[in-house]
Amino acid sequence: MAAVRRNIVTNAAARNAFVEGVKRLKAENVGVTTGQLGIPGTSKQLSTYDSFVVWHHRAMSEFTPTTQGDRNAAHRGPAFLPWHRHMLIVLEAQLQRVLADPAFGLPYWDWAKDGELPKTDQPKSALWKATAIGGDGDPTLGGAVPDGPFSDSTGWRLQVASDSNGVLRSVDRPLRRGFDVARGLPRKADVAQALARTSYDVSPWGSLSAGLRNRVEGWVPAASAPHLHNRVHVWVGGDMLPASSPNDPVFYLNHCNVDRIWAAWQKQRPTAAYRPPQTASTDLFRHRPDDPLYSIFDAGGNGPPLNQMLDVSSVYTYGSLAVA
Ligand code: CU1
Ligand code: CU1
Repeated sequence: MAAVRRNIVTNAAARNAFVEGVKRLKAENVGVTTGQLGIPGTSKQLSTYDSFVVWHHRAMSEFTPTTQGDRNAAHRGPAFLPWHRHMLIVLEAQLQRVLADPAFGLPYWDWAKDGELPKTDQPKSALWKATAIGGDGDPTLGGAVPDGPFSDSTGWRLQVASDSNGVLRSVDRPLRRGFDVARGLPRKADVAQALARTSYDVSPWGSLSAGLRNRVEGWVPAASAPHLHNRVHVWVGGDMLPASSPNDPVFYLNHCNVDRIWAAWQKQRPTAAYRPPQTASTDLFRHRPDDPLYSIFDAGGNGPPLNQMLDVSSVYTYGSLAVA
């Protein structure tokens, strides 16, 4: 039976299960050390949760093709939505396992709803309460999150993180946030503009493309201003900024909503095809339908084919597709 993904703000059971599940994955030794993975710094055991951070960082470092510096295996290209859909499905399965609940559905954060609030009220959303997922970082603590289930006092500590040069290093420190209150979250009208795109993606298949994917990812309309998905990363700030952003469980709540927007678009436009087609240039490897999604958990870095992510109705559904 397909899992149902629900709103984390209005569904306390889904929220509590999510928090409990990620804490169990964080406490579970995956059996690999950072040293074995060639990650610089003091070698330490990685948790199952941390292995997803490594996966995301590596996907972001894998340029497709290697001769350019824009599109990578999971971002700034058509695979952005299917790759993160796959990542969420893999995490959701791990959460179902440690929660012993095969019906568990990853919750989403409907950030465009909070985006309708005055900017100074947005950090007061119920999501950020200590009884939910904790709030903003404390500048007097170097940006560390002081309350909630991922504060230092609960034992939630980062084991791998990007340094200022983007290199993934072994670390041992608290989770950091730094809300960009002045910028504000994306609004429903922004989501509606993305949904109005008739094409999934278009040439040049990067961060300059028009089309649904790049609107949702947030490099357009103007690359200088982050929109939708990118803006949410920037708004939360701290550890949500670099390639190691899955360190903050908010990463998954954001991406679940990003995926929900794609699902809503797919439902509105059932005849709109994924683009590019398989006949596109091999420069678009990992972004064409039959290409394998990049995965560190599969031999050769080759996960399931991208096209397996285009209809996932047997895996999960959303309690609501009201996104805009
Ligand atoms: Cu990502
Ligand atoms: Cu992201």
